[in-house]
Amino acid sequence: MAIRELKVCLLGDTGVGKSSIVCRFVQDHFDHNISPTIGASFLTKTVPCGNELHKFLIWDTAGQERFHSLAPMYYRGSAAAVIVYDITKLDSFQTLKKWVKELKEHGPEDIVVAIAGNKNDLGDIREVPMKEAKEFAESIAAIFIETSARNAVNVEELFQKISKQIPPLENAEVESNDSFKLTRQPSQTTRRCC
Ligand SMILES: Nc1nc2c(ncn2[C@@H]2O[C@H](COP(=O)(O)OP(=O)(O)OP(=O)(O)O)[C@@H](O)[C@H]2O)c(=O)[nH]1
Ligand SMILES: [Mg+2]
Repeated sequence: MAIRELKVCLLGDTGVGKSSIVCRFVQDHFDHNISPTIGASFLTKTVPCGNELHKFLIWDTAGQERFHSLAPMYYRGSAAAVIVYDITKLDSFQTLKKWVKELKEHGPEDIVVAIAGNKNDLGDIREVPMKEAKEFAESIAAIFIETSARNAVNVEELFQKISKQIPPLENAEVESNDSFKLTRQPSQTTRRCC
């Protein structure tokens, strides 16, 4: 089966749950005592998508302001960016809007943007109405989903939605009898993966 490598970065305020989402997706695990990310961490996970396998090369960035200047290294060349906010923190939604602006100005032209409202298990202390976030996502043609890394809600679905949104490939180069290394990226640009 054809394997396609897709660089994906996670962006968003510190504490919104980026690492927890990645940990849930890759290891199906939730750590209540997870530490803030320093710099960035890298994980991979391969999932089926139609006749292809999508190997996500996931860069989980640090949300603390002091690491902001590193972000371009991670969103550059990304096929998709997941921008995470915390539904219980209005400030984190404002930060998300800044990330959208930065990606528009400096990110890859055809990057798939997904907006994830995390911690939706804490609906009783919600500060960001789902309707408002959804309308914002629609206004920038982004994927929108609310997730709970803690309760394993919509984390797989988030990455499935990204998979479906990635434009189809033009060509593939046969590497061995039963596997392909896909060397051409979507028609609009040539993307480099890590
Ligand atoms: N209730 C709840 N708590 C969550 C959820 N996801 C993460 N948390 C908690 O939120 C805190 C921050 O989670 P992290 O995953 O470290 O957040 P982060 O966005 O990676 O933070 P930085 O690495 O500093 O950018 C931790 O205490 C997590 O246990 C969730 O879905 N629900
Ligand atoms: Mg983190």
